[in-house]
Amino acid sequence: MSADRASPSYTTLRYEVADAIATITLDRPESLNTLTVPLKVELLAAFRAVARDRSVRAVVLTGAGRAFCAGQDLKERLEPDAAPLAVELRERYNPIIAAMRALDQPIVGAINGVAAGAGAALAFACDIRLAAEGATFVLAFGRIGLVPDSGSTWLLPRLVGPAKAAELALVGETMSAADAERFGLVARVVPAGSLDEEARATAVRLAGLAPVALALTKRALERSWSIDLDTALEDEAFRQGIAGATADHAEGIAAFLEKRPPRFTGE
Ligand code: LHQ
Repeated sequence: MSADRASPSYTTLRYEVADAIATITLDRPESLNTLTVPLKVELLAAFRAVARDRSVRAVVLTGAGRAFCAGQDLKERLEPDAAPLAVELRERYNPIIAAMRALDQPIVGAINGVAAGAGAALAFACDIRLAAEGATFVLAFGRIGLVPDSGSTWLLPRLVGPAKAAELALVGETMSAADAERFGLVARVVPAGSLDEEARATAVRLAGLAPVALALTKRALERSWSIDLDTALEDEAFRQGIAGATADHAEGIAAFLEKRPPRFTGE
């Protein structure tokens, strides 16, 4: 494992790169990894470090200790110099969610425990979620007189459908890992003891695929929500034109015909 050399040293998260996989661990376990200004600044820096580093082919996002992330640190909101909520969202939360969704490399969320408020939104913004058996999701916003934010009103209905999203967002129901799997919010629930290993195995598989094709697939899936079928068909043809012109596509065919694993370079 090596720390990212181009970024400042992190104090509220761990950023480790090994075997083409960047693992970002929210690391304030004593506070359930609640989001403070330093953690938000570092999280954005970490995703920007991934975006700059073409040697990173996949990302794992997880939390240290018993929580994934309990959302905004509410104690910090009481500090006299706390920014107004709308400013905090525009300047700190929204850029993180936008950076995650714009990232070429896929993000595997390893949801190790409770994901609440903006912590749930962070989980929703991952491309693939695996959950430990005891993990829970709760849009805790309503309980403190706030509206769901950080992309959760956009992402959640797309993940679980409008009816379940309304229940989670309006009633603030806590969703268990088992229900999250049932409603398609997570790809798989695994025993807590094997979450890291399973998330890593998923990231290893992603890291072995062709990076340009993966990035194009991420974009196509995202765009599909706001276009009609005819536009999607044309969008796929356009993207396939790009993917088909890569050296990795030629390598994929050669490897298939030679009955060997492909070696994708991102070219
Ligand atoms: C916490 C927190 C927390 C501080 C647990 N802050 N201490 C907001 C404003 C600004 C900009 C825009 O966006 C947002 C977005 C948001 O994220 S709003 C939503 C913020 N999050 C919440 O409202 C969640 C509040 N927490 C909870 O509901 C529970 O703590 C959960 C469900 C996360 C975990 O429950 P338990 O496992 O039963 O743990 P606990 O409640 O006993 O918490 C353990 C400790 O952590 C406790 O402190 P203590 O000193 O008593 O041990 C909590 O006060 C503290 N804590 N979340 N967000």
